[in-house]
Amino acid sequence: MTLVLAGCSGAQSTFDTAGVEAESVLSLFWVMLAGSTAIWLFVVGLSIYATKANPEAHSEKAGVRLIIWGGCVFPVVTLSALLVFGLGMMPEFRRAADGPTIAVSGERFWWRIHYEVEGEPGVVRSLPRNGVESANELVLPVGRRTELLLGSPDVIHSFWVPSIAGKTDAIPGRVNRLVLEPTREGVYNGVCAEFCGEAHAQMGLRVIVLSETDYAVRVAAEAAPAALLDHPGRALFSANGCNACHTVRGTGDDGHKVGPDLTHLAARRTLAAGVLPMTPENIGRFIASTDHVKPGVEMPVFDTLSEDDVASIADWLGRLK
Ligand code: HEC
Ligand SMILES: [Cu+2]
Repeated sequence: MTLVLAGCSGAQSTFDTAGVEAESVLSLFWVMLAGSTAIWLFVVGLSIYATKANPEAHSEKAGVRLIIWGGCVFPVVTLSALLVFGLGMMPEFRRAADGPTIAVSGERFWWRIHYEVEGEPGVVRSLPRNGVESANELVLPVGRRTELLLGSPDVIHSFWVPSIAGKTDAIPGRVNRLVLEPTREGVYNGVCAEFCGEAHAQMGLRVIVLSETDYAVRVAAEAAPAALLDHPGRALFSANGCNACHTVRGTGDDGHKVGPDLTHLAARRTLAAGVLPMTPENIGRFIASTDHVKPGVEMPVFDTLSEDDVASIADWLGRLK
């Protein structure tokens, strides 16, 4: 029991809530649990009664009464009460956003994030690609209702940060909306909750809830071009074709790319959607053996690069805060 309950707290738990919607989901869970426990106890009680009751003949009337009350009235009343309780929570989720709008795209197998996207709320038909691009780490202001626009270029993913809100699918060809209202500052973990391919289980997301001021500072930092452009690793990065898939803003080679934006890679806590802690050594490990570090990854292995070249690129990327 202790071991089981130990799994109920922490940065990725529906029981350790840090968001308005997650709190509603949790109270819904407790009420549903109470309702189902009542039904279960009733049925177990009846079974025990059936084994203990005298095996004499019961009247047909008593049998019909049992079916009407126990088989119809009791479940209809209990389930209707639970339904009304559940539906009553819905308006709360529909309240309009009063915070920023952020576009989140589920990619194989990582999360593309755009802050400060433009486009009238309500008329967005495809996921905006404007604003400030980042990946795998989502910053949110505490106490504000932030609207996420969720989509995907190819397969279905599901965006889930258990401590903050319920799941919402990211579906190709449409934009789903999810409003997050975090109630506590902190770092929370999210996952992809819909099987999307080989590395699906390694498609983690960090959600960092900050005060409104710190949020603005962090987004402004994300918007800035890369520092430290004068580094041998930068030339190797372009010479080896990394820039075919990755953008490092400020190197003059921007544009839409298939891989994560690396402009401020080192400011993130983890590498490759939560697979490794962010250190220059781990960046080097990832470049030289992508498919070992993250089997199924959509980035080619660069095992033809010399150890020095990998170290130099990793050193450069590791300084891009
Ligand atoms: C064919 C496209 C492609 C090329 C070329 C490519 N990458 Fe990637 N890269 C990706 C994709 C896709 C990901 C996302 C992998 C994931 O997390 O599932 C990625 C992830 C990364 C990450 C982790 C990013 C993060 O947010 O944690 C780093 C670092 C990286 N690549 C560096 C490089 C370097 C250095 C090179 C050149 C030696 C390179 N990549 C070449 C597609 C590419
Ligand atoms: Cu996924």
